[in-house]
Amino acid sequence: MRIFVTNRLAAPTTVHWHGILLPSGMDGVGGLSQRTIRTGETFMYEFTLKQHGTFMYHSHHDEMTQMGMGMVGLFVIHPRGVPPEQRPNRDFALLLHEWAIEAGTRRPDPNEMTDFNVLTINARAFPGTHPLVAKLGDRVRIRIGNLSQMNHHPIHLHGYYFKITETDGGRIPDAGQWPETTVLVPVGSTRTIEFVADNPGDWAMHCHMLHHVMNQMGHNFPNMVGVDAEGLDSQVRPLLPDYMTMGQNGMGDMGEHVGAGHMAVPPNSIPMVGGMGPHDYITMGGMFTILKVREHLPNGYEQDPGWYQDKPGELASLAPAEVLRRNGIAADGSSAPKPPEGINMAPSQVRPTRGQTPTSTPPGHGEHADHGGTATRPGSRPAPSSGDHDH
Ligand SMILES: [Cu+2]
Repeated sequence: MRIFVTNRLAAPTTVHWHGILLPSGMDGVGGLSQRTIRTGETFMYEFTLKQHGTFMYHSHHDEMTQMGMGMVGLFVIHPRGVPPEQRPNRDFALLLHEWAIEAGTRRPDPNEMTDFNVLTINARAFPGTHPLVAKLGDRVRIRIGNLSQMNHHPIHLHGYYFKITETDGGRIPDAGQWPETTVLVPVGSTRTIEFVADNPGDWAMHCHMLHHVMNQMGHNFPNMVGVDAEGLDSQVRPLLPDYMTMGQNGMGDMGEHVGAGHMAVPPNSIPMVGGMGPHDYITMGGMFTILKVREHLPNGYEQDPGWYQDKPGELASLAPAEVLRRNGIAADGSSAPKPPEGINMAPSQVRPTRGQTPTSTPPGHGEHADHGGTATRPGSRPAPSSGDHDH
């Protein structure tokens, strides 16, 4: 291979061929293996490929700045002479990266060490990621490389188990491949997974580090989960007209608020979470994509086949009243086990212990707050009928 590299940066650079076996002087480490390529110069790298697999390339001069701003790529080498029946039908290559991009700006901040706010697969954050499309029965290979600044990414695939077949060190012998559902891709390495797409559907594939599926967010605000903020908004609004208390019930609504225009976001920023799915809002963004396995692909692999049509009886849904009744479950959930007294309850909900007087007694006080609906009296839990349970 002969590769010409022209430096159009304002700074010197080099290119390192990560995992490729080559002569020392072609390895691209600035200062160590070569002198750096100065602005405007064109260098030539030349070496013979003696291996196959999934590798990477990246700048190896001022690594923190240049890799942190995206001077990274995948380098895939296919073996010669593999019989067609041993080749995968689908062969995907994903490169993971993380960025610190101040809201409203367009330039990643390479100085950031911990708080990355844009997490990408092939430089795109969900819902901008492209789905991985496969046909039922396809042999699927997914190559995943990680050249993030600081983080490893445990990539989890739903609906399947797979085997880790390769690293950037080479093919793992069959006896050494164990089944997995999550593959940890350490920073500075590649992992290749393989499986047969025998389970049709829309399957989430995402980093399991939960802040890596959030897109843009700050982490420096107080924990609002469980806070009773009633009345706060009306008191703050005279001072801050757009004020809205958020997070009392978690962050799941954040993306929807932004999508619906209730909450302004700075230009050139992406909402904190997700995108619209076929059934509801998907509260994951960032390092998230979807494996779409279909029986038929009338428009081929390159076109998004849309959302999966679940087969009858294969979609989680509201439990029918009749089935609840037969299983002895109250329709309003009152037959569900209760948490121990005082745990995870607002102070107003906690029953006073003997000898204490309650400071206030809210309506429906006790174990059974009446929300004006179908609540049954405490103790009226339907008795389970015998021998007629749905399992
Ligand atoms: Cu991650």
